[in-house]
Amino acid sequence: MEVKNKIILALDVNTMESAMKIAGKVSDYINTIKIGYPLALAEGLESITQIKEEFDCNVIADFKVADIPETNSKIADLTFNAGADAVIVHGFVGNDSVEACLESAEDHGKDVFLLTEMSHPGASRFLKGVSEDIAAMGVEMGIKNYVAPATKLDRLEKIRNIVGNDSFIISPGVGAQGGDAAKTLRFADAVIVGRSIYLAEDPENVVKSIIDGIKL
Ligand code: O7E
Repeated sequence: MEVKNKIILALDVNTMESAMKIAGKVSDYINTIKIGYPLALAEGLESITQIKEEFDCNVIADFKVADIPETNSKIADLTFNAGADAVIVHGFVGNDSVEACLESAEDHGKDVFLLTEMSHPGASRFLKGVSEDIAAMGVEMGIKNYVAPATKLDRLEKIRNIVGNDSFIISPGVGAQGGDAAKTLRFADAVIVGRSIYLAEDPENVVKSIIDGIKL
């Protein structure tokens, strides 16, 4: 996926009106938007279709899919049919559940991002212990797109070493969760930024300063 300026906007707002407004303010600098449960549950899968139509951008559906294979297939099919370019899938559920999403992605000509370890402190209790194994499973399955945390650079580096330099890693946790974009991009291909942009008085200015910080 070609991510302009290496920044993915996490559009975790509750209304289409504010989603459109914020995306409009940064659309000169950002071509990839992550839509997750807040917007999709509030406004429906239509939110994916509408954002894609309005901004002609990449849409990553962050549904952290984590069910049995048969249910994962249905979730992935619905997500891709709504227009998403990629869906984010949890790895801890195992290879058969992930495979179901990969098959759906292949049928639709779309992508899967495999979530390895998460950025919040609580993820250390369970996910940290299995995240390297999840990344290794992804490599065995031929997956090329991963999610790994910007808040734990040592973990991000470990996961980069496992998935290799030809894989694409997107990394959440920059800004509000304390991660730094430039440091994260030493190991990741793009950063995911939500609150620091969509809660800002001037979202465009925040995006510009992240871009400047990356270039330093
Ligand atoms: O902290 P923010 O506001 O900049 O938003 C971060 C976004 O990344 C938000 O949508 C959150 O749900 C998501 N995220 C994490 O913060 N940590 C993770 O470990 C994983 C994700 C995520 O996006 O998962 C799939 C990529």
